[in-house]
Order: sequence, then C-alpha cells, then structure tokens
Amino acid sequence: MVAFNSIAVAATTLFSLTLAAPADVPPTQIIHRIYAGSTVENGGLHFEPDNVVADIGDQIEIHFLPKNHAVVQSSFDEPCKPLEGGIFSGFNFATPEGEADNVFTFTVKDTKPFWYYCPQTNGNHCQKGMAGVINQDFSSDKTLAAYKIKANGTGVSVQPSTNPKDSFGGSIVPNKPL
Ligand SMILES: *[C@@H]1O[C@H](CO)[C@@H](O)[C@H](O)[C@H]1NC(C)=O
Ligand SMILES: [Cu+2]
Repeated sequence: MVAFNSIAVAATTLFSLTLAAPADVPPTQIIHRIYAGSTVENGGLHFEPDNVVADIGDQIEIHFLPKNHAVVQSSFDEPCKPLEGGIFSGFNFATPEGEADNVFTFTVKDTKPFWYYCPQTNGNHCQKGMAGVINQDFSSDKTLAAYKIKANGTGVSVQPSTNPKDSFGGSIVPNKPL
C-alpha cells in the first residue's frame, strides 16, 4: 500500500511538471535595461529607451529614476489602461534621486508588440508621453508615435489594482550596479 501511494504521488508530480513546461520560456541571458524617467527627455516623463527589440526569453529590467513611476502593460488600442493579464510593477520604486534600490524584471514571452505606460496620475505621465513598446511591428501603422498621440487623448490613466503596491507578471529584485 505504501509503495503504491508513493508511485501515485511521483506520477502526479511528473504530470504537473510536464503540463507546466510549455509556459516556461528558456532564458537567453540577455537583459534589456529600460529607465523609467529621464534626466534629459520630456521633463523626465520618458522611458529610455522607449522602443526596444527583444527576443523570446530575454529579460526586461526596468530601472526607476525620480520621482514615483510604475510600469503597466496596455493594448495599442487603449493606452493608459491595463491589459487584462498584463504586467504591473506596482508603485514600489519612489526615489528622490538616483535609481531606486529595486528593479522590476520580466521575461519576453513572445515577439508580439508589448505596449506599456506609466500609470502615475499626479502629472498625467501616460498622457504626456511616458509610454513605450517592446517589439513594435515596424511594417504596421501601429507605431509608438501613434500610441503616444492616442495616449494624450485619454482622460485619466486607469490603475491595474486598488492596491497601488500590487505587482504582477514579473519580479521585484535588488538593483545590482553594472
Ligand atoms: C497632451 O500632451 C501635451 C504635450 O506634451 C501636454 O501639454 C498635455 O498636457 C497633454 N494632455 C494631457 C491630458 O496631459
Ligand atoms: Cu511616471
């Protein structure tokens, strides 16, 4: 009886591991650093670089500059509004100067355009152009410039969660100096 139970447990474990496998993307060890905020561009309301090309399995690492930015995924058609099932860093990176102590990191899961914005409403960051893209389709008219124009026309940014410190779709990890 004991032996039979052990086999059943082992079989279940193996089965669930097999099921989980397709969702995992093999890491490439490539990291793309994106700075939320800027010391030079657009009064600081800028992601730098805001147009990144990445492969499946690459890591995106968001480094936060002053003052209190966050990152949320949206669709192209509805800027400044969270995409269902998308990523959110949470407002966990306020810093008076320099980079925040932690970064937000997530894995590129496919090569479809990934649109994102800063949901800070104090100063209308998304409407003022704090928005970006990973893997824009350069043959499409869905450009970053068009996304920013559309963003400018939205009223107030939508928050992904009632708890501003929630975060999902990625990890908060210590900011290691280069
Ligand atoms: C739209 O963009 C302009 C130029 O950056 C800015 O002055 C204006 O405040 C923006 N609109 C909103 C609602 O923030
Ligand atoms: Cu911001």
